[in-house]
Amino acid sequence: MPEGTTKPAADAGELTDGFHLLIDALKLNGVKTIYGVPGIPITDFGRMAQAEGIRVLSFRHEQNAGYAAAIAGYLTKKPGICLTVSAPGFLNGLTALAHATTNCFPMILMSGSSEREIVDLQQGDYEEMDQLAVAKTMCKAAYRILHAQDIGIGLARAIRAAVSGRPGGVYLDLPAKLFGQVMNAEAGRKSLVKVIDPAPAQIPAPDAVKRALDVLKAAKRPLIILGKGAAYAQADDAIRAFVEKSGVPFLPMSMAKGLLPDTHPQCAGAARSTVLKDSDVVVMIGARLNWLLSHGKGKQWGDAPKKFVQIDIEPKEMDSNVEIAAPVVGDIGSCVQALLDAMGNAWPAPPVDWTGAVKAKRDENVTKMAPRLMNNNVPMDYHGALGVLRTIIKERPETILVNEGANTLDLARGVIDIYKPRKRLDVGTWGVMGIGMGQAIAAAVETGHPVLAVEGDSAFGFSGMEVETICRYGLPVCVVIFNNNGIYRGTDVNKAGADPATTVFVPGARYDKMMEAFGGTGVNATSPDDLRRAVNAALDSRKPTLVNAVIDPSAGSESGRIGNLNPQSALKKKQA
Ligand code: OXT
Ligand code: ADP
Ligand code: MG
Repeated sequence: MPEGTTKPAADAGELTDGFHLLIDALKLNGVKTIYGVPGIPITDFGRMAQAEGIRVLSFRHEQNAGYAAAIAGYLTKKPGICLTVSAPGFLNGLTALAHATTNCFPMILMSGSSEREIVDLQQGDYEEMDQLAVAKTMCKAAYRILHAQDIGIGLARAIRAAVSGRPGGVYLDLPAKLFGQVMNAEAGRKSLVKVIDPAPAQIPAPDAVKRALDVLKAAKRPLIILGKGAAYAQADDAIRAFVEKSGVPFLPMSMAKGLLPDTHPQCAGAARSTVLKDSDVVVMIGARLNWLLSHGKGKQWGDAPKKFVQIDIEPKEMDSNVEIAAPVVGDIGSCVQALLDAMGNAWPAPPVDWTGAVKAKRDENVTKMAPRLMNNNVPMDYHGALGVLRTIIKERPETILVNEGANTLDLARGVIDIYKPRKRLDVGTWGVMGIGMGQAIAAAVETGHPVLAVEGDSAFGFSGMEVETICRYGLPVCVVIFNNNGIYRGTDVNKAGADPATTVFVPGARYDKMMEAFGGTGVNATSPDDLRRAVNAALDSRKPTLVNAVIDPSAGSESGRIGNLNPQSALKKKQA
């Protein structure tokens, strides 16, 4: 029988088809969960995958399913799978695929697509689009499978591309016809591929390790920066041992918080400006010198010359913004272990005047912040509300914190200490709004731990309909909306007409009613005490809960802590 045909020959023996081959290939490679939205041409595929024991979670919008898949990849080191329909569904998922790639999260976007013959002649098929061409620029790799006998190798390629080297997003195009193609079952079984060692260890060169340690040993004011690549690597013990053996202050990037506890004596999170400006040697572990670190230069980094050591799996990352004095290319687990081994037993502690200065700055900032966190103001300000959540996370360090917004994001990052690795998930490299409910759902599904999603009211709006998904699957997610009536603030006024200002929302909105609409618990919290009670009850009960935390509408600032990135109009200034 010709393989990959929809018409089986009479003597073809036991048959299989594209649907089953794809399900078998996914199962063979350990895929347990698919995040997606059903429809033509993948509805039956979802049903059949569910029947075959894969957990298929249906969302209300593909972008949220995509964000769920992306963060599932980050949490598990296996590609998160997002399944969508053709053209519009595919495009809805594409933002998340690009986000996964930008953040170095392994993910596969599998989209059904229309008939190739019609698409290529642009004859107007149902949901026609050359999806492969569109996806190519947005991800690490993009493949199309045309024949049932290629499903095994096609999926293997997608998995390996997603997780090996620098992880990222992969697009897999699945034309409608593929699913119905039949072939001999035994030949089909043989065509499947179990990917062996999908993300091979990459051992650093010994001279690169020696060079890095020579630079570090000569430092007078060393600093270690931990990024989310370090958290992704799941080399937690080695990283902690390296940091502690070196005695060097460490600065966690947002999602690397908790790799070592924020309360660790070497943590310099509360002395950020000081350590960036005054350090002379900076060891970057799984963090890039992008906008979040002012590209490694300029005022934030001070005038004194600096040397960078960089540990990263991507060789091209070296010298991307400034000269890297000691590049260490390899996977973080292998690199950090190699550094540890080469340090020997008598590594010199950094000068005490440096570690003392960092500690003094940190203590000063922590002391300054402490009274603000205890305030009982009504309406709540950010610090009063966050002080409550900070205590709750301290008491429940297993809880996964999801966080998005502007002020809600930037202030929560500083206030809420994280104690364990991969317990803080947020907007990532793009600062993208909308990750909230997708991340919350995947975090609960992949880890079984309760999730606390702390959301600006604008941020929540990007994925808010997924509260129905949370209720439908009965997930232990507590959403807290910092409701200040708008983007950054709820007090802007349109000076030129009747329409509301561009940044404000309906004042006094009751987001808690949204959760109640689907059978979850909704609470309107107007004081820190209300908030404490509601969140503790939600985390105890593990029931879907949404707390509408009423925040003073004038409390925030434009763009949170990155207001400096807003372009200024010279004309507007003149008019003012
Ligand atoms: O050392 P110094 O003295 O400098 O002090 C620092 C630390 O040392 C200190 N610190 C501490 N002190 C005491 N105790 C402790 N524990 C402590 N920890 C730290 O605190 C300061 C600050 O520390 P931090 O935060 O570490 O340092 P800093 O300087 O802020 O770091 C710089 C950055 C850049 C690394 C950091 O700020 C960062 O990571 N920022 C990320 C910012 C980001 O990504 N923002 C999101 C995008 S904003 C904007 O674009 C928004 N939009 C547009 C939009 C987007 N984004 N996406 C899409 C799809 N469409 C549109 C929108 C619509 S935000 C937004 C909605 C906003 O409205 P919401 O209602 O949702 O939210 P609200 O604002 O609440 O209303
Ligand atoms: P952050 O935003 O926390 O600073 P980035 O996303 O900028 O972190 O950087 C993460 C870096 O980690 C990327 O350069 C990526 O190549 C790297 N990385 C990811 N996984 C690994 C790994 N297992 N080993 C080495 N480097 C990794
Ligand atoms: Mg807001």
